[in-house]
Amino acid sequence: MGYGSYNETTGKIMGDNLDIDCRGGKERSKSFCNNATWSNSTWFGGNVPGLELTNPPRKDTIIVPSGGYVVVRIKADNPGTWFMHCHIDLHASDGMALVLNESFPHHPKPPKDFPRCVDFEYDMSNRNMEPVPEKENMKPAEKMVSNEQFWVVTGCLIAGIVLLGFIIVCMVCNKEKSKKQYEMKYATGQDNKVFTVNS
Ligand SMILES: [Cu+2]
Repeated sequence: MGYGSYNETTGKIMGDNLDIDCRGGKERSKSFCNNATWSNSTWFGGNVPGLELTNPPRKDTIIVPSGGYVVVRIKADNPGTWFMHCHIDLHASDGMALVLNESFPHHPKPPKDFPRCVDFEYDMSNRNMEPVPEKENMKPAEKMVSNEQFWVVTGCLIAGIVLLGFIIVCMVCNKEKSKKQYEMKYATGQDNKVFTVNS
């Protein structure tokens, strides 16, 4: 693995690793490194100094440092086209990806009826086009509480709240009424024997 150069204090990248020549016929500042090659031509053919070839780390994903590079070696025992890509989706679709074409002459043949470009036909006759019953067609969330059930429960809740409010209002009114009656009795001496005796 090769690293770019970074500011030791901020960690900000200052420049790409110069082992790689990114130019590809363009100015370095305008190159996206699509035609990368070794700067040192003696490194071609896997002749990169300092590689651990006896017991290297085995990996299927790797973090490539910004401005740096990684040397990867594969065991070519599985013919096919293998997609290597950045795991940031936007980067992958922007082109930060490659197809590794391993042992092309030994690729397994596709199945006989495998659809190819242009000749693909969609055979509707094999499909059961019976409409799915409405209840089975519902999404799980809808299945749990149907529209009808929702409104019944909401209606019951609203009715309950209104009834409770009505009871509270009645209770308060009743209390006020009793208080007024008591005050009236008190004022007229009907309910205050002590008062009447002492006066
Ligand atoms: Cu990326």
